Amino acid sequence: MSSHTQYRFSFGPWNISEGADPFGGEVRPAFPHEEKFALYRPLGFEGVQFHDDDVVPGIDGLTAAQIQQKAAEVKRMLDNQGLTPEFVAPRLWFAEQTTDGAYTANCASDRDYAWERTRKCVDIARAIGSKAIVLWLAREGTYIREAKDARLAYERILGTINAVLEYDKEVEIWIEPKPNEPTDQAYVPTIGHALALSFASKDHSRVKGLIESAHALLAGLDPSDEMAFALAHDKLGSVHLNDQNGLKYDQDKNFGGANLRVAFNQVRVLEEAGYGSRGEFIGLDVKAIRTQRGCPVTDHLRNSRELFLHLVDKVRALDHSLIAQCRDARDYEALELYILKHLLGVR
Ligand code: XLS
Ligand code: MG
Repeated sequence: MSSHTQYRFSFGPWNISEGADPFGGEVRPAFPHEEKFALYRPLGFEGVQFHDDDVVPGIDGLTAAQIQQKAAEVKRMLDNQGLTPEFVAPRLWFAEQTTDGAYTANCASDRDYAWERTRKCVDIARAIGSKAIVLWLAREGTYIREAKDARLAYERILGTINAVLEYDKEVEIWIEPKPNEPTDQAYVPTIGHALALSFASKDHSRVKGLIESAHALLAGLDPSDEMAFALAHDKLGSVHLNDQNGLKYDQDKNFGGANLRVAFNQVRVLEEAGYGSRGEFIGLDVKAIRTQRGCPVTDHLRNSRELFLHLVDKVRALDHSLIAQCRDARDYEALELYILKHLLGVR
């Protein structure tokens, strides 16, 4: 039953970071990448989110055999630590070839690079035992509208999705929408766009969405409604819970840190739909505050997980008959007061 879902949590190694931002460099010592995996279990996490080069550093300069060898090594490490690789995402925003986008770049050889890198990412995902790749389409978009043919760009994205489905007959693709940053306007800005691509693809059963709270908020949308939309189509592959204080740069704040009620509603929608009962992870994509001291910094992960679990308790303690009464009477003033007092813990 959904009310007894035992949630399992994941995060990516990039969530333990040194605090650099566009205005200043690192403020904390680097914690060795390979040592991050030992932190997961004690923090209450069992899933690892990966970028392809988190598994195989220096991926672009390695042969297929070297990539397989490194992936096998990581798989052994994950097995030893009792960790599950949730997904692998191709990092299609860092290399010079992705300056103008990846699948939608205007230059054909840059698009070829993006495809090769995606193929490698699928191979890595399969080698470490992950069932999905995540497409965060970071630079698929434009800084000025006239730079690309947007209709053609969507065709190219769909073409790549179909090519992945063809290349590997089992892997799932989870599209993570985001409306802006690093581009001015991104293609596939919402889960609606992502699921349209899914249903247009050759095998929609393997194309789902990953919803990050902050990305939905940056689109001016409520993340819980975005999640509900994906859940209504049984297409919520995963979530990246975090928070965002208004329409500014992507903040990746702690879950609930900016708006507790928005966080509560995400938990409510997930819990009511039984999300997690088929092994789906509660992924966190949170960034430690730059002022935080220490090495490694992990409090933001521990605290976001804890907050999620407190909100699960709040959701489970809701008085459903009272909610139904308020809905029947169309008394949403009473409903709102009840919800706010419930969140505050007052009667
Ligand atoms: C960045 C994205 C990234 C993805 C994986 O905003 O959230 O972390 O989740 O590529
Ligand atoms: Mg994310």
